[in-house]
Amino acid sequence: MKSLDQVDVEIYNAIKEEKNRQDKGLELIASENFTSEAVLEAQRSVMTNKYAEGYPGKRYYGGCKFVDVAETLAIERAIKLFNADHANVQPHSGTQANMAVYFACLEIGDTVLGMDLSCGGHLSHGASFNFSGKFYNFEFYGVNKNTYKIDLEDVRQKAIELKPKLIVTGASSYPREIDFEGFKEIADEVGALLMADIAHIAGLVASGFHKSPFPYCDFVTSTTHKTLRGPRGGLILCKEEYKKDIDKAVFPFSQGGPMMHTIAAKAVCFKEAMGQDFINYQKQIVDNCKVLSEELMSLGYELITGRTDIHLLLMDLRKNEMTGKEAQELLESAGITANRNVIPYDPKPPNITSGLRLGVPAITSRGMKESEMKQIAEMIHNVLQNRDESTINKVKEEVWELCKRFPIDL
Ligand code: DSN
Repeated sequence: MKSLDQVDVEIYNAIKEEKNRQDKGLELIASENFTSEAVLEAQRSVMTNKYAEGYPGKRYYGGCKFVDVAETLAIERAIKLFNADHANVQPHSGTQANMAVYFACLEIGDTVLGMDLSCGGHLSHGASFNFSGKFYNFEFYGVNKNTYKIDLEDVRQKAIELKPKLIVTGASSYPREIDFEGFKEIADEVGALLMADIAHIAGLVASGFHKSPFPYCDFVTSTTHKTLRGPRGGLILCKEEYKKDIDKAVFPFSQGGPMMHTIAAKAVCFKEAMGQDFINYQKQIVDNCKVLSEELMSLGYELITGRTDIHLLLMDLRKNEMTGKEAQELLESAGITANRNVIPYDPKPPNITSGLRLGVPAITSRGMKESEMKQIAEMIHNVLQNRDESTINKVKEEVWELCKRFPIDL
C-alpha cells in the first residue's frame, strides 16, 4: 500500500501546509473549528467506500449492515441531543439541509419570510443569486436601524402583510440570542410554518447556552462543523408529522448516495456533544466571546448591538476609518484569520464591507481562556491601529508563541 506522499506529493504538501497554517495561526472565523481525532478517524474511514442510497433498513444496495449501524446511531443521538422527534443526518451541507426543508414544505413560488442577508441572514435564506431566491418568493425582515437587533414587531407586521407559508429564522452574523418562542407566536398568528437554521449556534443549543428552537419550530436545520465541532456536513431535525416529507426531500429528491464516512463522524460528534467536557467547552466559548467583546470595546471599537450573547461578535469599523477587507488582510498578515462581513445597512459593498466578524469556537477548542482573549484583543488592536510592517511582524511572533502554548490537541 502506498502512502499519500508517495502517490501525490502535491496534495500531500498542500495538506501539510494547511495543518501548519492551522497550528501556527489564530483562527477567528466564527464558522470554523477543529474536530477531535475521533471525528477525523471516522471521517477518513472505509465507510467512504460504501453506497447506501435509502435509509437504515431500507437501502437500495446490499452490504449496508454496518453503515446502518452508523446512521442509526447518528439519528438516535441527534434526536436525543436536540430533543427532536426526527433527524435526517444525510444532508451534505447546511445549504442542502435548507434546500430539503423548502422542498418538503413549499411549492415553487411560495412566499417565505426570512432574515435579510445584509442584516446577518444566509445566502440560502432567499438571496436573489441563490436557488432559494430564484425558486421561492422570499421577503425579508431585517434588524432595527438604531439597535441593530431583530424587531419582532416589525417581523409580525411583515408576516401579517405578506402571509408567508414559511418563516425562516437563524443567522450567520447576528451576535444576539434569537427568540424562537417569539417567532412561533408570529408564525401561529399568520398560519405559517417555522424553520430555524441553527448552523452557527448548534453547539450552544445542544449544551443549553442558547434557548432551544424546539418545541417552537417545525423544522430545524444545522451544520455539524461549526460550534458543534463535528465533520463538515448538514443536519435536519423536525417534528414527527414532517418526518416522511423531510426524508423524501433529501433522498431521492435532492441527494443521491449519502456520505457514510461523514455520517459516522456526525455520530461521533453527537456523542461527544452529550458529554460534560463539551458543555464546559460551550460555556467557555460564551465566556471567551464576552471577554473578547468587552476588551475590544474598552480599546475603543464599536460592536454591532454593543455586545454578544453567543460565539461571535461583529465589529463596526466605520469610526476606525478602515474597511472590513483592510482589517481582514492586515490581520491575516499577522497570522490572525477572520472574515470581513457586512454590517446592517452597510454603506460598503459585500466584497469590501464596514465590518469584521470574529468568533471564538476554534481558539476555545485549543484551550484558550479569558486571559488569552485579552491578549488577542490587544494584538488585534495593535495591528489595526498601527498598520505597519514592524507591528505586524511583532504580532505574528506573539501569535506563534501563543499558539505553541495551546496546541491543537483534541
Ligand atoms: N459560510 C458560513 C459562515 O461563515 O457563516 C455560513 O454558511
